[in-house]
Amino acid sequence: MGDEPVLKPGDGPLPVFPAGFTWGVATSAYQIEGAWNEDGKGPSVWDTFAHTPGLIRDGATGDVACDHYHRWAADLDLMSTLGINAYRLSVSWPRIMPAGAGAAEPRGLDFYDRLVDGLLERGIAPYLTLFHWDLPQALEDKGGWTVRDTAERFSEYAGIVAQRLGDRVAGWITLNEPAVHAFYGYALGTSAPGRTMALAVYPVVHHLLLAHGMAVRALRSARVKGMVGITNNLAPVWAVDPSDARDDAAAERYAGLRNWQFVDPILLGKNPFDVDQVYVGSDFSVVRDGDPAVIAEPVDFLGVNYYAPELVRAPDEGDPLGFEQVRIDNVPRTAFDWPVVPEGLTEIIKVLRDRYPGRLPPIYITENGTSVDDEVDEGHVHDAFRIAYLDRHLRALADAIKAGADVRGYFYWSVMDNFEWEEGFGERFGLVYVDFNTQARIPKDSFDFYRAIAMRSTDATA
Ligand code: GCO
Repeated sequence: MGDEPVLKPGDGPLPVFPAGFTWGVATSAYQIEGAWNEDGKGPSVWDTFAHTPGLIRDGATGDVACDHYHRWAADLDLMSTLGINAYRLSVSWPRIMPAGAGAAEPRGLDFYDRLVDGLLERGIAPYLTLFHWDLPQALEDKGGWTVRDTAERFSEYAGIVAQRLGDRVAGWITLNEPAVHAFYGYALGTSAPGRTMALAVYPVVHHLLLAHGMAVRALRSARVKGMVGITNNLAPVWAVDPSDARDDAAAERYAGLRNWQFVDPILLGKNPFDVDQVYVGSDFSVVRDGDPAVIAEPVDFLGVNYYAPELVRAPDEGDPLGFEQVRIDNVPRTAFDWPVVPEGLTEIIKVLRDRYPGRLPPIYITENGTSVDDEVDEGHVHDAFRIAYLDRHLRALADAIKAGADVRGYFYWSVMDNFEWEEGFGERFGLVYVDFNTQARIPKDSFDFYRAIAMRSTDATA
């Protein structure tokens, strides 16, 4: 940490949340399961990416991760002491469809069936993300998200999982953060599958959106009992100088790409900007008549992952991207060097309300959390920073609800330390410390803090 301001909790007792509020925690398959090639599971693009030397910090992989595939029952027992009433997990597509198509792998379906029943037995509602970036490598080998067939295969996969689990899942999230997968996985290449399409990436954007809409239809056809939605990482985007038209245009351009590209087509049935002007060099012939209507298939909720606002200014003349990201100074920072601005959570919820009047479904905060350089001290982890982070962000969320926003749940990221993508195991987000040498789990002080909140609010619903 440098000389930035110290993060402190808010004053006085935390506000009480509405009766029936959903309190959860979130994870994803590749980040916690391990068993990367067990019980018939096929490789994902993240297995391939992590096995490529030099791409992951310390040469780490998700081959074992938190070994949750084998330790899931004990992990659910630990979660049941947290007082939560919901758990957001993701299903590993290549565990269900090892080759991305064809017959489902029964051992994969059985794993999630046991997991869902285990949650229900412990009074925890399952929320399932169908795609948290672990695309079957077999589909990437055939073009991945650059081809329409992958969207078709995703719809097929969604239907198979829905048939098996649709009677017990409370909420379905089709895609997690498609913008991150499209832009970092296919445009820039810094995450899996590591393609560098740059602005020619529009077919990936379109096919991810199409996959979402097709999956919504597949889930509805399977008559799933739960709600259906999508999760995006959304943030307020500030202009360095709002009075400078060029900075303001840069902020709007960046917000369109990182926020609205994967919300406007779903809630408004149209793109946030003229894609021909932005995705220069893309093949726009991938868009077929009828696709916008599929993409705009109604959803029951909007999942919002919030971590921090963003600051941009106009780029140098002629820069094709149209924006330059700028560091936000004079705020506390996480161990990941992310700025901490709790009020940004209130702001992005208000921005959503103003952008989609009459079209905004209920909101669930499907991720919010912080990395801390946690250390074990005589069997305890005193993570005061994470407690202050949680305290301040929950106060900011309460402010949005008080202002009239329809927010129905909050999922802390993450229940346990896990594989943080390119950072390997270098960034600890969990309420539970994981010793990756022994797989021991140690609830941190923040675990007790979050439990007191969840238990109080759950009691409020009693
Ligand atoms: C994301 C992903 C999570 C991350 C978490 C911390 O939002 O990037 O959904 O998988 O691990 O956000 O970076």
